[in-house]
Amino acid sequence: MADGDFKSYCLNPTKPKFTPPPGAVDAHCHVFGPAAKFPFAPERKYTPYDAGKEALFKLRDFLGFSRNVIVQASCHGTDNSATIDALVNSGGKARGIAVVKPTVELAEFNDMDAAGMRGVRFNFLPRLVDATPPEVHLGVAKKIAPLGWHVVVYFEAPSREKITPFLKSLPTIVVLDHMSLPDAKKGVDHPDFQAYIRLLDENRNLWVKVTGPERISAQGRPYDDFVPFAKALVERFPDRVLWGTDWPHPNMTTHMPDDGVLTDMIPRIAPTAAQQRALLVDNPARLYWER
Ligand code: 0GY
Repeated sequence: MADGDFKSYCLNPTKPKFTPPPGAVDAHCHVFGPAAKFPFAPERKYTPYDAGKEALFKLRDFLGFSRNVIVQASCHGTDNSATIDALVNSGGKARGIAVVKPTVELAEFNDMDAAGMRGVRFNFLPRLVDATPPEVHLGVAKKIAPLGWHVVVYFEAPSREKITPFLKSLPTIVVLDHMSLPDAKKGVDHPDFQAYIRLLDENRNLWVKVTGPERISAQGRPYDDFVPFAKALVERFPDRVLWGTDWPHPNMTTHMPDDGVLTDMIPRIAPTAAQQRALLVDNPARLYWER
């Protein structure tokens, strides 16, 4: 397959050697369509291949996970139907993160909550969405706070300073996607990543997903340069980290990751059984199932 010419996710992942502990959660994945049933949003910035709930649940079982957190992706805009359909057909084994219009009323949030949604996502990547003013996002965050929901924020490392006042203004737990895409070439000791660690140190409502080796690594497989970043965060913030596959891996340009290989990276970033249990079981359970 030519670089960037991806017609699907990895169809034959490797069986991982690592066995996730009972109750382990893949806390960052998506469903796409199928487009015939759940059309993609007209305002989308990319059109993915179909990647429906059946394939996601099969992957969950194959990799040895118990549950999923399904994050609404930008290609579906603010129509959460595909994600909700996956949640309500998961037998309680999935929770979700929605993307909503700022005008959403409480009744709609209550319906989404009943379906398994537990938060909203604010996306700041220009390649994925048109910009929304932070004060509009803040209005949504204030609406969802009383539900016990949280906020997921996707931004890139160069935006850290600009976005910090917004992050500090949020009244909920805030989960940062993909470690906010650090520059792997700079390394963990660079002032940029050290400032990121300080941000988490100083704001105890911030959590972080130690996900995205296929996006963050500058070296590519086996993603060795990703490991020190994720490991540093797991060590320092053991009770505020989450892990996920990011299946079905939209917008990959260099290669399509093997989800079994990604799963086998877990012991490299969380070497002890206690770290693995916190990362994969206790932290996501607290945030998504025990509210
Ligand atoms: C991810 C990453 C991406 C896409 C989206 O909402 C999205 O479309 O999140 C990406 O291209 O970085 O989290 O899966």
